[in-house]
Amino acid sequence: MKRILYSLSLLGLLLVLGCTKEGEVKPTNWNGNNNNNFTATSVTIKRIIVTAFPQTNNGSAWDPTNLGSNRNPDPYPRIMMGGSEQYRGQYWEDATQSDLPMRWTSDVRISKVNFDTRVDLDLYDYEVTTSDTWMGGYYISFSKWVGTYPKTVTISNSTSPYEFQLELEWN
Ligand SMILES: [Ca+2]
Ligand SMILES: [Ca+2]
Repeated sequence: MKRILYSLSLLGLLLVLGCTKEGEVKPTNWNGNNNNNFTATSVTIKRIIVTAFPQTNNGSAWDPTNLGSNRNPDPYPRIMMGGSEQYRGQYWEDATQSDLPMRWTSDVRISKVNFDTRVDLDLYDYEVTTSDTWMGGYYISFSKWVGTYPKTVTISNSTSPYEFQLELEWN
């Protein structure tokens, strides 16, 4: 009888353990794809979000020649890869800190062969009479996210006043 009870409780324990494993919490970066066998063949940047930019250009107005409120920058993100432009967003006229976060939708697709390639993610200030002003940006490559396949990544550095977020779709 004792042996049966012991066997039953052991069975119960195994069932509980089994159930616990079934109910394992998905990682926060779960996007429906990253099971153990998943290997991405491409990544699509679905959204570019600017979460921080400096309101002045080292203390001066971004658009010093413009009158009134338009002295603020008119930012847009640009993505370059291998020397060619992949994406250029519509400029956001006269942006202030209260406009943050600023979002742009994108359909930039980078295939697996380019996961190691350097991608330039930059913010520019649109200008009417001169060529646009480069504000700041980052070099990124997607190889560091292979395996974890995060749905959202934050691009930041303590030495930079710029911060981006990218919403990614791995396929
Ligand atoms: Ca402006
Ligand atoms: Ca401008």
